[in-house]
Amino acid sequence: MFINKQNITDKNILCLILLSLVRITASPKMPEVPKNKTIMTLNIQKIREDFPILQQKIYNRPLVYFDNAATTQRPQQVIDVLTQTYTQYYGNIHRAAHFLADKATAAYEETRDKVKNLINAESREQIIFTKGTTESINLAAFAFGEAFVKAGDEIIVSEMEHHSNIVPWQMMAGRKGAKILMLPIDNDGRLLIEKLEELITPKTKLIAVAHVSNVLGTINPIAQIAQIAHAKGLRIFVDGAQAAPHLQIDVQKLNVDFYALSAHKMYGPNGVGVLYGKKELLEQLPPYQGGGEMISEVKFSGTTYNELPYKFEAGTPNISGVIAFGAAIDYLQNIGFENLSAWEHELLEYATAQLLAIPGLQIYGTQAEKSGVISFNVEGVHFFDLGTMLDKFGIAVRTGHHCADPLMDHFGIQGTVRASFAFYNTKAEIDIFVEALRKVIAMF
Ligand code: 7TS
Repeated sequence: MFINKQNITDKNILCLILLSLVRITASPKMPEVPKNKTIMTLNIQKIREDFPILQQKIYNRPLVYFDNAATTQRPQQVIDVLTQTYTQYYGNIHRAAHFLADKATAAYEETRDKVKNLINAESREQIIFTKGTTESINLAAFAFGEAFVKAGDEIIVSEMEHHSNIVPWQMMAGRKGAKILMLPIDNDGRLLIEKLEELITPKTKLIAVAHVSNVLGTINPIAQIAQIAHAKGLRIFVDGAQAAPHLQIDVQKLNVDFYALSAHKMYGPNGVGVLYGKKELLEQLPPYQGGGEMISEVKFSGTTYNELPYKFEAGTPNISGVIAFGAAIDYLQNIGFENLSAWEHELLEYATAQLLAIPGLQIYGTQAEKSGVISFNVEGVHFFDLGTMLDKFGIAVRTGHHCADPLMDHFGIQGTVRASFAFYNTKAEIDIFVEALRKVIAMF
């Protein structure tokens, strides 16, 4: 039996209310961070103790993990909740009126409230759980295309997008006979917002843009782009995969139509993501996938769909992952976004200054509004060789095109080395990284 808005009984309501009053046994120990204090009070060494994976040695050297834009590591508090879910209150959600399923349902739905509060959504119905940003974009592109896009229409996508925010729109455009137009960047990695006015025509339906670039680190002026889009009657889709781990997101202030994020880049489990959408917009969209939970009633003569957000959550989701994502949100909020982003900015400036002192090193993405990502190349040394050799020093960076081929084409390169920071990184790690990099360059 389903427990959802469509076929809820008084008994189930009572049960849910009672369960929501029972605190989940998980009461993870949170890092000791004084509230409303500046970054100076963050005890990074203490925070690092929460991350078991950071304690290990790689090739007999302390691990320096600078691949946080690909995926972050998890604190023990998140791992504990994952374990507790499986050992204490695991059951399939929104169905079966038994204790474990009800408790799992309450914990799963509690994370929906936490996400709603985290990004300041108007209501919990606007928070759709997916398996990641990629699935969130595919959902939005498919459903938006079905509802609003016809032959000859246009979608604007920025040049700095991750493939995840290009390909689903291309696939939809292909199905609908629509066109994709590119919003270009300059050589500093700034979006040429002023070109938007030229690009937008009466046929334009939507602008798809990243909040933060995974290669350049550029923080895009989303509120301004949303204003331009809305003034022209179009929608804006924001890929927040690289923003949500670092910035306090307020979807109402940004006034975006869609916002997507991934839990695994936010110190939470992998296989969990979120799609936020404006309610009146989500209500107009058809489901993306069919199956259990997304229906109201199924007959061979036809099916009616469930209410938001369940209309978009077909099948059994990543129950334990969503529940543990709640612990990651608690962890982040306890540190405070102002504190963590200030520290990450300090790391960015410290590393940038040291890297720029290396002869022949070029950084891609030199905007002032930038998150803790540094992509670079060194003259005469292939990025892949640099990354491989840095690994031997216990340093994890990413090399390659970073799933941003159009951006690589803009700079006329095949790829870069990318170091990306999290709040648990230290200046001492940057020193190790820069010293190792200098050694590797000297070897070549
Ligand atoms: N959008 C952006 C801006 C991203 O950086 C990524 C992943 C995605 C979408 C896709 O997220 P997913 O969680 O669905 O995979 N970026 C990276 C990266 O930069 N290195 O590895 C993955």
